Amino acid sequence: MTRYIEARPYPWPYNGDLRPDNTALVIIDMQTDFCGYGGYVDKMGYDLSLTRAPIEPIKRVLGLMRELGFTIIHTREGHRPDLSDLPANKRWRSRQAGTNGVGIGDIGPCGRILVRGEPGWEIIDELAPLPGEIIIDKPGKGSFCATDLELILHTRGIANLVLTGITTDVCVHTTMREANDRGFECTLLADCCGATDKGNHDAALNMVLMQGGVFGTVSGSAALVAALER
Ligand code: C5J
Repeated sequence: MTRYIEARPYPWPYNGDLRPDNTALVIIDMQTDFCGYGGYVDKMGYDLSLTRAPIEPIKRVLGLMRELGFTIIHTREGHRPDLSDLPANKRWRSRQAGTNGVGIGDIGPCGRILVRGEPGWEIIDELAPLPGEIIIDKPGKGSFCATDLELILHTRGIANLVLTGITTDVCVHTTMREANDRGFECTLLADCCGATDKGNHDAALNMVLMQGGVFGTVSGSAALVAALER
């Protein structure tokens, strides 16, 4: 039996082979530092409603995919407390970002910014992982760089990735590109992602659509739910 989700520029996945045992939901960096009050993105002065917008749509998709037995993967961007995995240029740039010189590794209202174990680094309560769900801790923007994600996906026989989370143009897009180059079939759920800038969110979606779906497809939570409930 084939099963497709309505998506652009083609029904996803390309081969109609969509099953709970070959498809994973990936929820990227839904951490207080990116979408919580007092977190890093909030302190940089961005409109928090943009990175909070995907919370409810992700909740719906997560609830259904959990119920149906799909693999659920959460990621967290963050660094070791001794900052030995924080490149100097990443730290320097973060300190330029309208935060009065306070950047990654420094103390903010939610603890040390993007440091593992700190309150701001935690996944928000609304989307907290359940025991047994996979959590990938990553020091970079992409979820494959310096992590065991690829090994886990191959070990589980995962071919298809449903990508959600924040931010669309940075960590979600980097992960989609990394996954695509490794042969994974990806769809990005537009309403389950958000960026610090609406124009960048829209542009990131548009980039996926080029060349017949150069990185995969763009879909949405309603289309995914409709396909899985069929
Ligand atoms: C950023 C992310 N934007 N999770 N991180 O620095 O997209």
